[in-house]
Amino acid sequence: HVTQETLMKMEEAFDQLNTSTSQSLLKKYLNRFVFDTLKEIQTPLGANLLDCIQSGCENPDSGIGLYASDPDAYAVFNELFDPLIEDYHGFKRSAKHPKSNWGNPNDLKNLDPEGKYVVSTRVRCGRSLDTYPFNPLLTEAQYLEIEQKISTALKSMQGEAKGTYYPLKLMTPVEQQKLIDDHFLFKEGDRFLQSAQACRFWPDGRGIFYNPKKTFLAWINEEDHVRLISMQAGGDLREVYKRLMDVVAELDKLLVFARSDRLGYLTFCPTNLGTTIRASVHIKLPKLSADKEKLDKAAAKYNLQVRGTSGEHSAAKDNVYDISNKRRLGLTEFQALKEMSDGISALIKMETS
Ligand code: ADP
Ligand code: CIR
Repeated sequence: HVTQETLMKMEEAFDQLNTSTSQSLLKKYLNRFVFDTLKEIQTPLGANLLDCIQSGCENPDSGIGLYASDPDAYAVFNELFDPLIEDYHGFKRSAKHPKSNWGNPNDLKNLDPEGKYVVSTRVRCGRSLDTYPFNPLLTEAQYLEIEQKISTALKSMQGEAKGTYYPLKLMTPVEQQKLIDDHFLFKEGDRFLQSAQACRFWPDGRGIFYNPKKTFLAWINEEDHVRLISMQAGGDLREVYKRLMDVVAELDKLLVFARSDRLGYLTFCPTNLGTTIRASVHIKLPKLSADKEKLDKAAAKYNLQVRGTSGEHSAAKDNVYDISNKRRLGLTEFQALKEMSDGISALIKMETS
């Protein structure tokens, strides 16, 4: 059961959230009733509510503030997760995520054939190995096992995805920073992940795999067990998407990923459930972004999310914004791509008209 000491810490965290001016979805949905209903419950692996809400309580500037300690947390703490998931993805309590359908990449187009607006295009997805919990419950040995299993599968990739695995702890700080600056590697010391208990044993078990052209990359044991990334300069979404689709098909033959009938592929953060796909462009829209509020409003109209140049929680540099699909759950992979593609085309049209 949940110990008295943990209950006290949980109350303190809840208090911290309540006395803050946080705009997070956690604050919106974790009221006293929900808190009291869930505070003494544990997942079968022994995780409690504090493991899920800690990051949002300690970081009032969170957008979301909630993480799943392990795959079972989504069901065990559903009174909190369900409304938050519905708010973010528009996915109802009674809804069921559709079967995977990547569609035909040839039905997508180059978003900016003249190369006037789109600097680069990236599509990523996340996967968790079935039978392992998420960050807060992973032991050091499990981190190393996951790293071993996933890097071995990646090293067997052929063709364009053929590449090398670089463990984080063998990288020099300069090499690491260069990869971060070039948008290839996850950042170091993310405080949202740190308070979510996602950075224990760092840098052990963490690393990056990539091909020589750095058009296919994989992050091991950062926020999720693995993030698969396809990216390149310019706006050829079709090429970027096809590359990711081919890699996922290969990995599906080698590894078993955690998937729920209702929520699709399972991830540490509830914003990534379902398809887990974030398809983004780095884009310059000087006229539209002169008024950031106008840009955000236009993006929201097309279910798009605006981030800064260095990703989540960063600012825009040289007027370059990261714009991507917001929803990942309750639609197919292809629909997520189409939503992003249609929205970006509409924003470009607004910019030029
Ligand atoms: P994630 O996409 O994995 O949720 P972030 O928002 O932190 O996480 O982004 C990770 C990195 O990917 C950041 O360096 C970000 O600038 C980079 N990135 C995202 N979209 C693009 C893009 N279209 N082109 C180049 N880099 C991108
Ligand atoms: C926040 O709430 O702002 C952070 N915990 C990040 C949430 C969404 N980000 C993500 O999916 N990576």
